[in-house]
Amino acid sequence: MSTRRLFFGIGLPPTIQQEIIAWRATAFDAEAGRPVAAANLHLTLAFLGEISAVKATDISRLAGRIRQPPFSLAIDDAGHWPRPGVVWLGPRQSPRGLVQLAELLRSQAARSGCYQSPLPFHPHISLLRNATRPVAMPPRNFHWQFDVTEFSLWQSTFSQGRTRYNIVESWPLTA
Ligand code: 2AM
Repeated sequence: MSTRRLFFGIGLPPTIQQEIIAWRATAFDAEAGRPVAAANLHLTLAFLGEISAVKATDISRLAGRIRQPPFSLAIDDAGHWPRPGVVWLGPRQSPRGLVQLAELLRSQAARSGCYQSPLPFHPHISLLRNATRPVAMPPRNFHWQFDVTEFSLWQSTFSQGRTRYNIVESWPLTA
């Protein structure tokens, strides 16, 4: 049976995506870690893992029933997790709408049989990978902000040595 590696996430508006990669190029040493491709920058809401088409259809149907208003997301924090080797950006304070959406998607995923980590949801956009050594972190003097008006199901594929994330389906957040 064929499976796909899927997750729910939020993409970035193209202008902010470009501003972040321009900032990243000046903010970190080249040896700090491997930059995540601009098109792959996203915030994961719920990780589903390798799942069958049947399960994906089931989970998509549940996601399509979610009714939630849009919310504003500020990207004003950064951090380094040495163990997974990730340098990330995220919000200092998670908006309620973001936490609610992630919790709902996670509980739907768990009920559909997708293992969910017991660790608390820590919203982040992975910026550098393989960052397992100490990283000189830049000052947190940045502030990006945008309205989150939709969320998406993403597929992760790995070919020719590269990971690519593609949106499979999106659902609007409506007031
Ligand atoms: P990361 O950025 O912190 O590595 C696609 O792989 C997305 O799903 C990435 O954003 C990744 O988070 C997340 N992800 C990958 N494996 C995961 C897992 N086992 N549990 C939770 N999230 C995971």
